[in-house]
Amino acid sequence: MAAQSNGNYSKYLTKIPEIKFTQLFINGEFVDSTSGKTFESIDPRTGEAIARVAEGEKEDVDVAVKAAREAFDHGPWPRLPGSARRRILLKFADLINENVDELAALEAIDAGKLFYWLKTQEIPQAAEILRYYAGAADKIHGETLKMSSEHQAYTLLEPIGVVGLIIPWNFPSMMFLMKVAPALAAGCTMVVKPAEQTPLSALYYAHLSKLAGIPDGVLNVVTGYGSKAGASISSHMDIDKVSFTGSTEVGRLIMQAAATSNLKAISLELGGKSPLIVFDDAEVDQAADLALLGVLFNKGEICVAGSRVFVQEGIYDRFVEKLREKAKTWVVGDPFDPKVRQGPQVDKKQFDKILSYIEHGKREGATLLIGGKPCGETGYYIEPTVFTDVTDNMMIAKDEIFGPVMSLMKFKSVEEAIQRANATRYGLAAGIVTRDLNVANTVSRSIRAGVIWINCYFAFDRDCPYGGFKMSGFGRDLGMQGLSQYLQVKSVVTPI
Ligand code: TAP
Repeated sequence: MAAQSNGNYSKYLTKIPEIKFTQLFINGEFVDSTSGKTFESIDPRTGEAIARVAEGEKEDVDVAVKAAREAFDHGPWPRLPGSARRRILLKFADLINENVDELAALEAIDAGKLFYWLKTQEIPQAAEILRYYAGAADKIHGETLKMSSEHQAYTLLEPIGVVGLIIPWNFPSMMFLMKVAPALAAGCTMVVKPAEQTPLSALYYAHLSKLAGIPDGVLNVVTGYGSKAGASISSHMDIDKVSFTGSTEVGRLIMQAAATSNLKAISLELGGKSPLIVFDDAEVDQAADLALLGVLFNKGEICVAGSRVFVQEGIYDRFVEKLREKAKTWVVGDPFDPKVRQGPQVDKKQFDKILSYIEHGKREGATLLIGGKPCGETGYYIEPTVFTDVTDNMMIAKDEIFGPVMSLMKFKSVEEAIQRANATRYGLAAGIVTRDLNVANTVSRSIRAGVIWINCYFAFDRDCPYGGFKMSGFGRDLGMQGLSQYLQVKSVVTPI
């Protein structure tokens, strides 16, 4: 089994932040929910409540949309020159960097994510996303068109309007800024609903947005449950677009709600069951590192997790040994401990779901190579888990588990690898490990997925669009395509 942290965590907890913001953020103010209701936010290290947060419902979404509508229809934000929005977004990014310790600690206790990773990588990178779109804010241009008739035309790229941004719990900071930054740069106004499991950082970002100078009503945050606050956003008649990241099941509900309300535009970034394909010529050490990272990073709570690992028969046995050896050094424990590489799963529901998939895998006849059990006495820790002898029709090979569980499978030919990698309803990402350029090219062009990583995994960048094929959704976050989701084209035609 994996190494475990020794349980004496107090020395790592340099400073547990005071939780300052627990109310809804509407029209530039922190306010209670209309009903006065609150819900608990849980620390997954212990299962104990760390805060009570305002539970927004339909009435609160209505108030937030009204504020966002007013800010869009009559406020300064969409009318500012792009360069003015740029300056404010840059200030917002600077404030994030200045408060990175507090934000990282908040996210670590709310989501069980690694403190040092958040502090040095994820949150600074999220601030860079703001800077990236700040740089785009004054370069939003249309085209001049010659036309075939005796007319000429130009196009304007206008902000799409009031947007609803529905965020999952696995990357609360990154997802918040991946959606909020391009929407702000485009000149939109917005209502954001963070996941009920991880509401705290979104409220902190709302506070920083005000300090940065974002006008009241532009960025509103309604915390609460998906079935109430989330559903009110997706069915709202006065929201022009919803950008959603989360499960395929909820993605379907959002699409239905958009269709039966005002036909709002939607973009959906949904589940995945991504393949990592290791060919015979791969360097075993590198391949085993990528495979472990691919499924264990962020405790496997990542939509692009490489949870199906296909290994060619010639390298298979050496790969399995290497994987077993390396998994032993993977430390599970308190996310504040700098040695730890895997913290607790986000909540009890997710913890139970993962363990039940592990039981299914055993019942279906897969062999447990590594792990398979909870770790420690308290909190939602699970051992890194690898199954061998997995067949394509087993549940563990088909369903998104969203946890540290790998299904390892053997293949013979390039054609077989492509066919089996594509035999899924999802199409979010894929990884290929090979030194053969021809194989890399053939496979990357044949796999139906939105992102292909060759000899790397999780190589995200603000400049690289990211999203799914098939039932992994449609629309792209990040890159200039991420910005275009929040813009619409208007053609202006005149006679010549
Ligand atoms: P979801 O239910 O899809 O949650 C994502 C977001 O949608 C949350 O903010 C959620 O709110 C909200 N939501 C839930 N029901 C809604 C509705 N009817 N209308 C509008 N919004 C709604 O995911 P989950 O329950 O947290 O996790 C379940 C599974 O989804 C996971 O095990 C995993 O397989 C998958 N998942 C995928 C991703 C990515 S990045 N693709 C991210 C998270 C989860 P509340 O959670 O606050 O109620």
